[in-house]
Amino acid sequence: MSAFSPALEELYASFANLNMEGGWHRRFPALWPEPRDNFLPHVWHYGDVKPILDRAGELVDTELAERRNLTMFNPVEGNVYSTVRTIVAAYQMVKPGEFARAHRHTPNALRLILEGRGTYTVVDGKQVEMRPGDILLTPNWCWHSHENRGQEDCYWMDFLDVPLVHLLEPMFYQPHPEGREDSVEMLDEAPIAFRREDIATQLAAATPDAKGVRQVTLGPASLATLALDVIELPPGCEISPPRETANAIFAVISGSGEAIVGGDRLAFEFGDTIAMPAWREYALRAGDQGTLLLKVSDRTLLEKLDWYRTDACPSA
Ligand code: GTQ
Ligand code: FE2
Repeated sequence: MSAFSPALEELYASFANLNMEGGWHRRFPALWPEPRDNFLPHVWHYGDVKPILDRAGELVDTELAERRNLTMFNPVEGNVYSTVRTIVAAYQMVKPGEFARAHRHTPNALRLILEGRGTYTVVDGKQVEMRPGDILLTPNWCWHSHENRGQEDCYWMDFLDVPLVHLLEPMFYQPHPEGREDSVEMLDEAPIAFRREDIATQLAAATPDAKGVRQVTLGPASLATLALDVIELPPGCEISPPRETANAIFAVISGSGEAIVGGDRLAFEFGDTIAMPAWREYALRAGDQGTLLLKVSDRTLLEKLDWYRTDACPSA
């Protein structure tokens, strides 16, 4: 730092009056050598959430609440919404007889169904049942509503790129004028629906790596920003993926294990959610039954922008 100089102080004051700052004496740096540890790794336990959703089911009517969802906000200071920088995850529950009105928005969404049969989602006029283990896409600006016509409470997880839309500003949202789409076609198979059985078949056909890990990227239907990978770890298997610029959220489809990050061992089981921000070093270890994980990440977006990197090939 240069010594105090009245002439320089006067120069800085003249910048400040114009809402400007000299790049050589910033209070905060604008560039740094590699991604910082901003958002924090964190685990949310479905076992903690379920009784709260059930209580919300008694107290909060879906006629009043557009959606009965509980969002998971990252514990990083100052954050009240995002799970990782670009993605928010939530748990949602719909009781028998309930209907969540149709709406559409520019954020892209997907759902992983955890429990309950007999609930249907309608996405742009295509109605599909939401069954446990299924993954369903709701792309940008598609109308969508949910209805429980069964006997069981239906629980699922939502993932949306809302924090990214907040950052870039292209937010649009519309309630459906009638609350529901009028011409609806019931389908058992639809490109936006990845069924548990089909995912299992694809995994079984995938070539395992040296540790026996199998992985598939869901497609061809996809969201413009989010990549969906399903990862199967055999019992006791531990993996340490390369660091990557993608921000990720893992959801536990089945089994249990632990995430090892920054010296902490974070246990996870069915229905839990793990936030894994960009450029973290971490390991995942499966328990005695193995585990099946859904990884939702912004890799698709980063690849489009030429910002996807891993430290397995740092000059990529
Ligand atoms: O189910 O349409 O968790 O619009 C957040 C926003 C779920 C939904 C969320 C939404 C939805
Ligand atoms: Fe929505």
